[in-house]
Amino acid sequence: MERGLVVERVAQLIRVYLFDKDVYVRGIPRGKVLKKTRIHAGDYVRGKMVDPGTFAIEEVEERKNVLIRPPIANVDRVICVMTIQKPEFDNHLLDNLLVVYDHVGCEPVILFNKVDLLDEEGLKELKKWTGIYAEAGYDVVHVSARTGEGLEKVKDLVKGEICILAGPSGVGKSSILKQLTGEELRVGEVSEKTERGRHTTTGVKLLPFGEGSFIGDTPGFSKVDALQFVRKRDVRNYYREFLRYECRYPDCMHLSEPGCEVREALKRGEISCERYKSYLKTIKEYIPDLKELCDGNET
Ligand SMILES: Nc1nc2c(ncn2[C@@H]2O[C@H](COP(=O)(O)OP(=O)(O)O)[C@@H](O)[C@H]2O)c(=O)[nH]1
Ligand SMILES: [Mg+2]
Ligand SMILES: [Zn+2]
Repeated sequence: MERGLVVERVAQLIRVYLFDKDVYVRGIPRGKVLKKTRIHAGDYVRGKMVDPGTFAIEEVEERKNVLIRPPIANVDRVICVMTIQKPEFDNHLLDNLLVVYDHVGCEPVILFNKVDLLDEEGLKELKKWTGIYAEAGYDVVHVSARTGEGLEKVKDLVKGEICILAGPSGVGKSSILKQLTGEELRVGEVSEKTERGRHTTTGVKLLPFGEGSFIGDTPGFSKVDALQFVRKRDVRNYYREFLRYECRYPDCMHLSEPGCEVREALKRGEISCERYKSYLKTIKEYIPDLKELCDGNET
C-alpha cells in the first residue's frame, strides 16, 4: 500500500498528497474507513491507486492529536506568532498558548514578527523576551514577513512537519503564510471569525512549504483561558522550566508550599519572574510574598 497525507477536506471531497509519487490525487474512503472513520486534514492514510487520479483510502493511521475549529489531525508544531510592537506584546497570551498547545502535543515555536519596525527600545524588549523564552526551553525566531528575514530559519525548524499558526490579530500570520507558501489566506473565512464562535462550512487546507512541511490555514486562537483545556493542577507541567526542579512535595503547585524548589530558583533568578507571575495568573492564584520573591529578579 501507498502512504499519503490528507491535505484538504471539503465536504465529501478529499485531496491526498502521495509521498512516494509527490503528487496530489483525489481520495475515496473504502471499506472500514468509509464506515468508521471521519477523515480530517492531517490524517496519514494508506491505500492504493484505483485509477489515474483516484486513491482508495483503506487505512487511517492512528492520530497523535486532533485540533478542533477547524479540525486538523497530527499537528506537530504550532508557530506562535507575536510582535513586540504593533500590536504590543502580550506575554500572558503567549504563555497560555504555550500551555494549551504543549498539552495537546504540538511543540510550540515562538516567532517574533515585524522585527523590521523595531526602534531601539523595541530591540531591547525583543532581546529581553527572547532570553526569557529561550532559557525556559523554547525555540525562538525573529522574522520580518515584510523583508523575508528569518523565514529560512522557520522552514528549517519545521522540516517535514504539520504546522499551524496561532496568535492575535494583526501580528502578521496571513503575511507569514503568504511568504511561506505563496498563497493568500482566505482572510476572514477560517481565521478571525471562528474565534468568535461562528462556524464556517469551508474545508480545511494544508499548504505545502519548505522541505516536506505543511501548514494549516488556520491562525488558531487569539484569546485563551488555559483552564478551559488543562486542569489547574496540571498547568505547572507546561511551564517547562519548572520541571527542572524537584520540590519536597511531588504535587507542589509552587505557591507557598514548604520546600518548593521553584520558588528557590525564582529567588536565585533562575526562573523569570514574568513567567512565574504569568503562571499565577493562568491558574488564577495569588501569593502574598510575590514582591519579595521577585526582588532582584527584574529582567
Ligand atoms: N512592518 C511590517 N509589517 C508587517 C509585517 N508582517 C505583517 N505586517 C503588516 O501587519 C498587518 C497585519 O498583517 P496580517 O498578516 O493581516 O496579520 P494577521 O491578522 O495576523 O493575519 C498588515 O498591514 C501587514 O502588512 C512585518 O514583518 N513587518
Ligand atoms: Mg489574518
Ligand atoms: Zn514547588
